Amino acid sequence: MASGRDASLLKRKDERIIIHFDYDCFYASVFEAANPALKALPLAVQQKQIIVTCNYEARRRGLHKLQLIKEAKRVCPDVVIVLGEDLTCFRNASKELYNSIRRYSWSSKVERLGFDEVFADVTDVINYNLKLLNTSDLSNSFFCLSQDDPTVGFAFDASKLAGQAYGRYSATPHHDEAILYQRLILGSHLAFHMRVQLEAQKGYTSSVGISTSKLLSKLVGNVHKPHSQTTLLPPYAAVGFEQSNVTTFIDDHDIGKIPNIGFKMTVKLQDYARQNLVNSDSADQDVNKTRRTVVRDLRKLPGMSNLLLEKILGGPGMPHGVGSRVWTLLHGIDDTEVGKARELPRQISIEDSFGRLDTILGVQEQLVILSLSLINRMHVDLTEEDDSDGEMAQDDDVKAVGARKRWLAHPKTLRLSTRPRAPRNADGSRERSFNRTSKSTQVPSFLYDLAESAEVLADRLTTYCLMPLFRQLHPENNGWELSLLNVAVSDLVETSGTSTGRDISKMFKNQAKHLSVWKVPDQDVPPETQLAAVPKSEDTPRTNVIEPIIKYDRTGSEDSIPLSQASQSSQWQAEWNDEDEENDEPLSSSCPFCGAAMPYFAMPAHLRFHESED
Ligand code: DCP
Ligand code: MG
Repeated sequence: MASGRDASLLKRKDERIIIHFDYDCFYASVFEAANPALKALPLAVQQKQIIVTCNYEARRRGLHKLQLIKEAKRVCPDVVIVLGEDLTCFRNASKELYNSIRRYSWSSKVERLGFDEVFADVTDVINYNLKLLNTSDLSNSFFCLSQDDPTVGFAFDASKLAGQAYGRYSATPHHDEAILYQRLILGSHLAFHMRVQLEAQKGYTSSVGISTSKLLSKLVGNVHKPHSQTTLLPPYAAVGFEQSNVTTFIDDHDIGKIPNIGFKMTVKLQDYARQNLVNSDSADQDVNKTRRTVVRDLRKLPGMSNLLLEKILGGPGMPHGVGSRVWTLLHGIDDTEVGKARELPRQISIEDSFGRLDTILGVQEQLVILSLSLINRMHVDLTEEDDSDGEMAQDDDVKAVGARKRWLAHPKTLRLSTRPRAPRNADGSRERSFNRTSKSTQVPSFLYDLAESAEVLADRLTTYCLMPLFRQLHPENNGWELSLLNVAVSDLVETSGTSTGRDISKMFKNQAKHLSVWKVPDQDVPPETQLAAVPKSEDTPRTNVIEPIIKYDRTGSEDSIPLSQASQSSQWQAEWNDEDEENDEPLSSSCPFCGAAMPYFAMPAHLRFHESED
């Protein structure tokens, strides 16, 4: 690998097909997805005193990324500004979108870059579909998205590219070039389909590049922005004296715009290029000193090679071989693999710290908030679209959409940790304490119900599991003071395959069916089983109770029903548990205020009784 004309450098391995996604004005889109009315308004996302991004309506009105808030308000006085310092919603949206894209790569080679970029290696899907093409009727093709079900996919015209193109395609292509072109056509249609799905189902638009490497797909996606896609056309290698489209494309880029050539390297390369351009062309000296340095300038400098680049860039802190790596990048060559889809997390843990938390009601309130974050995070990290029906959910109904997700893994253990403050010393001072105390129990199976809202589940989790755990940690009603609460789930058990019959969402569908016979009509008072503990109240809401009728012994002592061991079988539970004896959930619970034991469904009314006492 010695000179710029070395043909072996340009010889490529088997070409992969890689799609790069960059979501348009990502942070702003997260707010728009939650509130579509914002789309019509100029919307900007603020961090500190700057706008980190803004939507395209705002950009049309003269706003731009990384603009000072003061300046933005002057240019567009009616700009709507939202705070973007809490990154949770962006992280969640990013993972959700990533999970949607992940399904399209059969090899699971899907990799996130930051929050708003994703690479998908779809070579396997493309090669599969290449074999299915009927070359005598390309216009009426069908793109197969599943190897198991030939009906899952979409119709398309395989004789034409979808979206925009960069470069000129030869009228008389070589065989290899024609094959690559056909594969890129397939890639462009798959990318188009994925973009349409992302927009229709999730409300996000993206700018997409299709090519044969991470480097080229990322760069070519920038050619038509926003809300568009671009495919880099063959030839990817020089044909006779004809330069390849790759070289033409890369040559026009500023050196600093090439991924993996960082800031320090860019400065060194620019300096070298400017210096030597000045020496080589005295007439243009002043222009050369200031003009932007593009790849072509550097690549064509006399004597430029991987060895020379090693001399320019090498030194302390630089990896050996940096010259060769940069040399290949300048030729548009990048063999790095798209990383495999991430492993599941070992645990999900949510916590918050407090200046002073010393009341039961305060704890309960905070546990609901933490539970809600935990449940939302579980949905993002541990579920995926259920593709057993082939496509992403088409349904508007929230519950139906929820039911079309499936769990990738079920955490088995729920843990509550607290960090109590040390008692005050005689002089009023206090030692800092970092010691945590914790208690665990089994994750209750209701938490896996994807058709139920996260808010309802957070309330239930707090009432039936976390508050009783809290009472085990801090049996006294007062006298303690906490500086931290942490709620976590761990011991993840991966769900196998798709339709094994053990899918928890299917269990809940069945559960609803079995329990419908027990459905209790609207009523002002709870069923008789609940009355013993619950006084009649004007406030008792009218609810449809679809809980199984459970016989229980009201013992009056929280010690007598250890939460994590209480179990009871019912038809729907048996269905899930037939192979899993340990999946018992606590079906009764004890009141965190007075300790009275009662079944789940009685607890909300019982707590309202305590509230009415205050
Ligand atoms: N971001 C940030 N700070 C920066 C740059 C970006 O916090 N200095 C955040 C806000 C962006 C997100 O990262 O929404 C993605 O960055 P992009 O550069 O891709 O910008 P956008 O997606 O917002 O806009 P575009 O449509 O140009 O991709
Ligand atoms: Mg973006």
